[in-house]
Amino acid sequence: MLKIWGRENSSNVQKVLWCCEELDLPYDRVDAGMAFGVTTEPDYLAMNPNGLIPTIEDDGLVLWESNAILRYLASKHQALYPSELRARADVDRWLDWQISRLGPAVLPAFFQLIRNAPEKRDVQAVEQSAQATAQLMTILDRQLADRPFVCGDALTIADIPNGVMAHRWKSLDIERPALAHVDAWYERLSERPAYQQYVLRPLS
Ligand SMILES: N[C@@H](CCC(=O)N[C@@H](CS)C(=O)NCC(=O)O)C(=O)O
Repeated sequence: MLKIWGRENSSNVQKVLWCCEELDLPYDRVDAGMAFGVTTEPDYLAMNPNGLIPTIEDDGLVLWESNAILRYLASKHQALYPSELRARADVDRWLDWQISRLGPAVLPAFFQLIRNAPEKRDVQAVEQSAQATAQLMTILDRQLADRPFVCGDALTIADIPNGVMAHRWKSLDIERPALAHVDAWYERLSERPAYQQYVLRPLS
């Protein structure tokens, strides 16, 4: 059976858990990371030398990097990831955009407001993060203006990492521009049981 290492409050683990639920895949999950430890143990580092989560093992294949895991699971189960070249490139673009742009923009505010003690909070870092994220969310808003999901009429793996980031952005006590298409998409995701189960939870 598919095995997943990673704590449930990690955004990168949530991506994988949400994807498994959409694909109706059974799995065993092992708590790992932060207070759970595990990631510094030699056996774990032999699987994932980064000492980060998530890591999966599936039929002897060990894989890390959350968006690579999404691509693998969706390809293996032939769902959520179009096979047509251009449609697939579009999904890839939004996956890479999340990992290279949206994630790095929103995470400083998350770490300052959720993981840092109030007396250690860097207010300027929160402000910069809020501004950078607002700009990027405006790009996503334009993309969602004429389609219900990031890459068209149906949910794909492009919605998953961006949807996880959207919940972080919506939950943080920061200024946000009004973005009607992002809001409608967030509402649409919020109707999905898998999003409710793994993503729509208080940040920690
Ligand atoms: N690019 C990696 C980043 C992995 C990552 O930074 N994971 C964080 C959790 S979201 C982590 O392992 N933090 C240390 C820990 O939990 O101990 C991915 O997408 O999987």
